[in-house]
Amino acid sequence: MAAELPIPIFTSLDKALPDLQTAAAEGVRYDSMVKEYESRFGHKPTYIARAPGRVNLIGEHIDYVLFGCFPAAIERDILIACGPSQSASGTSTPSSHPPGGVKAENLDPKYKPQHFIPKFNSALGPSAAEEADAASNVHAETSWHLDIDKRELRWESYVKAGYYGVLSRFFSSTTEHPVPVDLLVNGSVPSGSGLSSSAAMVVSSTLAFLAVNNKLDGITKGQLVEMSMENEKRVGVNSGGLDQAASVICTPHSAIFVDFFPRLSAEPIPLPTPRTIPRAVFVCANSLVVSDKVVSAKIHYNLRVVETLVAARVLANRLGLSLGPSDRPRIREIFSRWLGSPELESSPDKVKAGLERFLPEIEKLKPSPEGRPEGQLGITMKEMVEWSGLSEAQFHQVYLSWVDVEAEHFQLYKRTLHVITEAIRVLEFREVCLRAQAAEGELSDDTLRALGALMDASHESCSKLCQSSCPEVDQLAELARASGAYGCRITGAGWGGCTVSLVAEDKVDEFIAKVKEGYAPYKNLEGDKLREVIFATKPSSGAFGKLW
Ligand code: NG1
Ligand code: MG
Repeated sequence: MAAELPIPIFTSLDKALPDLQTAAAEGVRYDSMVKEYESRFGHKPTYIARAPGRVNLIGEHIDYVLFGCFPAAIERDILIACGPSQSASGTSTPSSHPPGGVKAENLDPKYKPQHFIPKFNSALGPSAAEEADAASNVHAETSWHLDIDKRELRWESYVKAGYYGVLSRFFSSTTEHPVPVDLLVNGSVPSGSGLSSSAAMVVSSTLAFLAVNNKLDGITKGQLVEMSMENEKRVGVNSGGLDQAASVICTPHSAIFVDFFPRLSAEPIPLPTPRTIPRAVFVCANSLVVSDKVVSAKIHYNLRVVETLVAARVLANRLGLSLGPSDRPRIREIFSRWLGSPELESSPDKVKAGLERFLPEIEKLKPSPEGRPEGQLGITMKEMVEWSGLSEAQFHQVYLSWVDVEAEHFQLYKRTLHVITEAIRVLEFREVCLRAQAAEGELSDDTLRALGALMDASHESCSKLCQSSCPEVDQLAELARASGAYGCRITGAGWGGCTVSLVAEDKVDEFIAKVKEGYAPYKNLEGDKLREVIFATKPSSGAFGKLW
């Protein structure tokens, strides 16, 4: 498996950009950002960090149980221009700027300027907090305090999240001070649409604060992914690493197969598009239903995290694998123990064969139908505690004390069936892409049909088993298929957001026209407004920074 992760982050703009046309357009965008920064803060930025959004082609809601996904970076991104704050005379004056104080502005006027100052509490050791983080999957208080309000979706929370990680990792005493920073954000990833504007913000912010504090030397892409994953959890969502990995690691023309077990790894997989024949592209279409993940975490995202964690314990019990009372393994870890041999985990093909053998075991999570309304596969909290084999107090401590979730019935069987079948589909998708690459020139429509069928099956599973879709997104996916897509699926966390469709390149305009005709919220959109909500994407490069 190609290990791209130790590669240091690019500092040269030219190396990272896909082609000359894009480079020219981006050059203009960067220049105008520098001018705007100067007019707002009275000095030039010293660094611009860029991190793209991503489209997940397949592999939904399986990263946090450590199965591999298949995302590509998109061209839309978040730029953060930053530099040390300076006095009117142009010098850095720590006395008039508190250490580490941040003035954060956003080019989009709907996001108001913010000023925040981190507070250091020397009574708490940062290393203890890092350990607590790693152990609990959620963030603990560190010696730095930045006041992120988890109950409300605020744009600057993502800036603070990136900063938090840099502070806790690199500024552990009162003797070294973080510099005061002025920063300006310019984002083109639509928020709440499943294209991961949040991860793009966190990656970009992490990169910006590392750079402005001179801490970037020697940091690798792998470390940036890990820091950004940790940092994003501070906003209150217990996410996996899919978005941050895509935003950091992707390269132009390729998607990546990113895996999280036994450790983070990534393999660029060239897509059978746009350089191969027949050509096809991925088209994103925004349902315009905005999912506010921070607000809905309790009944949606974090609930999925808890359901899959409990499912892993119950499966372990029923497979005869022993667990300590405070262990909280993910489904992948249980699968791996069931598989028994680390050698079998060594190649994606072997993992796929193992998963196919594992699939029937999932039936062990099906509740017996007696005394249950027909079709009810969910279980109550009381049953869940019983199934776990833990006391109520232990169960609460391990599975609920660190997260706020709510449900009448918990769907251990459906979620696990989604996880295992989706993990298999990802590996099949990878296989089809690799076969297509090997057969370049002799490709037939069959490749695209095969990829499309996997995308359709993934959507069905997201909608029925993971239950992460919504009626509008289901309608949009149906419409995409009827408008000529090879396949279509929801992308990202869901409960709104975007679909991604695989469409023949010469049919894209016709496809978009048909979807516009059929999807009521698009009816009155034209020109740029329409291009905002439905657009073909090229796989773009991952995060990088430019020294100014
Ligand atoms: P988005 O679509 O960015 O909210 C979320 C998680 C991912 C992954 C997907 C579902 C975050 C930052 N990201 O993505 O880790 O679990 O949902 O596949 O919460
Ligand atoms: Mg997000």
